[in-house]
Amino acid sequence: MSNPKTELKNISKFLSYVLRHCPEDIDLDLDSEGWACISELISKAQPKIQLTQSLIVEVVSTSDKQRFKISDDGLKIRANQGHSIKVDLNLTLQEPPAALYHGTATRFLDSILDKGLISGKRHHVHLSTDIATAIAVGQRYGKPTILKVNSASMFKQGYKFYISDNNVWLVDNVPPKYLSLENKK
Ligand code: HQG
Repeated sequence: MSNPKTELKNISKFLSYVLRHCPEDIDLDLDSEGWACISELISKAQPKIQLTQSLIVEVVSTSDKQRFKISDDGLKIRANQGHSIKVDLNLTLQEPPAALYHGTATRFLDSILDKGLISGKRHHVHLSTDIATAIAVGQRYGKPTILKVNSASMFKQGYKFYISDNNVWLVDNVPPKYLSLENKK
């Protein structure tokens, strides 16, 4: 039997998968803004994973990174960011702090310093205001390296920055000239 913490983590991973990447896997309808009806989600997930309204609420409220949001009427849920499918999150343009950070694996560094940061399958490149978050993100793929992004200069040049509901900074791409290695100061 799984313990409650593992169960919540499994549910969180499942929600990330269907709400960010593959709703069709359970034939779930997302609207243009990425919202799914919670009752439909529960019934369509049934063959794969047992969900209840209260388990979903618990996952949303305990998510370390506030990955999901429940609508004000309590009927719908969506992921705050990280999608690979097309959704309109109504992100608002914002002036970023002077510097932002991106954690990556050391083995990606040559390619990144050559091509810049690219969004890949996701909609945007993900950046954080603090180095600790960047380290945590980077070490998912191996030995982490931290890149400092000269966001002030990018903003002056007209690059559009957005902030998600869970405080992840998002930008389309970061050319190499705005990047420096944080750990080689
Ligand atoms: C790398 C997680 C080679 C990039 C995290 C990253 C975050 C390049 C990987 C969120 C490259 C993409 C996003 C280039 C970028 N050449 N590699 N030119 N440009 N990369 O997972 O930023 O738990 O799609 O450095 O915590 O790592 O899902 O993006 O290593 O917040 O909520 O390509 O996902 O949040 O990987 O992570 P990802 P990410 P969740």
